[in-house]
Amino acid sequence: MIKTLNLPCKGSKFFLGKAEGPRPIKTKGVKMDLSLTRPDDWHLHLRDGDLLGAVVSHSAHHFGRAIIMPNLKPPVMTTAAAVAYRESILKALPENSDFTPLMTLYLTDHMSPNEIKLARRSGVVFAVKLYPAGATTNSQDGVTDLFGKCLPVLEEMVEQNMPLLVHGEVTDPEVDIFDREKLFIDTILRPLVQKLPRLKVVMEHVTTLDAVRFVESCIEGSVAATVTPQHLLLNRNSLFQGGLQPHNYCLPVLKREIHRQAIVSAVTRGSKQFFLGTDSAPHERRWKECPCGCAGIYSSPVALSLYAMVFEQAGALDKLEAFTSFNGPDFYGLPRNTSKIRLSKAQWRVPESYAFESGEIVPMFAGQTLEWRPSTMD
Ligand code: OTD
Ligand code: ZN
Ligand code: ZN
Repeated sequence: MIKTLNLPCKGSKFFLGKAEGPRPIKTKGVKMDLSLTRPDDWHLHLRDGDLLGAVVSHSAHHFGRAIIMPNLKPPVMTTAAAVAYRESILKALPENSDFTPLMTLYLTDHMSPNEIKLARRSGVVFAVKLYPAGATTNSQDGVTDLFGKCLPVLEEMVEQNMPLLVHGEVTDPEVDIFDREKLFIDTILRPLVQKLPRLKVVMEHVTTLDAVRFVESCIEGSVAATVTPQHLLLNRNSLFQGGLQPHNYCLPVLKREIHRQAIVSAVTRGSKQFFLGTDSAPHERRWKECPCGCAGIYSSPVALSLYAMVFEQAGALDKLEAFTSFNGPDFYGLPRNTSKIRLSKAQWRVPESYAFESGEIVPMFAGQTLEWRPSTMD
């Protein structure tokens, strides 16, 4: 849960002048600034059309690159579709932005192994996404039988060194929603890693102690995980605090406090297998605040501030930069960014909403005051 922030004091770990970690800059009138290698977002939903135009600049301001999720309507199932989607993202970017979208393909029962060859040759597709059919927003065309239908594709992914990004939940409606991640690990993910030990796997948006333990039990460099701001800061009470809170509803759903603590502990002790993936998933306000509200939390504008808050509260600001900027590219085999961004210890108020042509989007922590403000360093 969110605690009152304490300013780092002279005795804190951060001031010990460790070789690794963000460099503090002293600025007049501001308590403290951090200089960070520009972060990347290894799990992002940018949507298309109006909504893409409304959200892309929030990611482009803070992040160098992002892994772009393919769950559009219809999904991005071919390299040709990924190339076209990439073009529309580049067109929607603010002028002079050098934000790089890293595209993904949506795995189905019918994908051919040749699509993986095309994807690798394109130079713009960096991963394939596994959505168990029905697990989350726009996943109805996803996989129904991974081992029965997708093995040839997975084997080609091993050949092409193409990572598999996994939404790790079983979809059986009989299974309690809070147990779906653990059951997925036991019945699908562990067997998959045993069957194809050379397949690179990212377990996306981990939410449980079980997931943390599973990832850490695997070989570094072959299995990793992304971590969202909401699963670091909120537990399942946040869904019901003072009434139903639709803007805290996402999938996988928030879990118990012990799970949140396990995830915080994994990232703040500096494990290289965990890296930043916001899972920022914008929906118009009217589709969140209605009788059957959509799952998804819009976090792009606030994510860096929130991650900094988590690491600060844990006394682990010296581990922040590896999580935001090193572990992801190292796992994907991509160069680290060379430019920097500044995180200033300065209060700012999160807007209540962002308006665009067709409606408005409510960000995570709308209307609240945050303590770390990101800005580009020129
Ligand atoms: N979870 N919403 C969405 C995707 C994610 O599972 C996810 O990655 C979305 O709206 O696309 C959500 O709650
Ligand atoms: Zn997912
Ligand atoms: Zn997602």
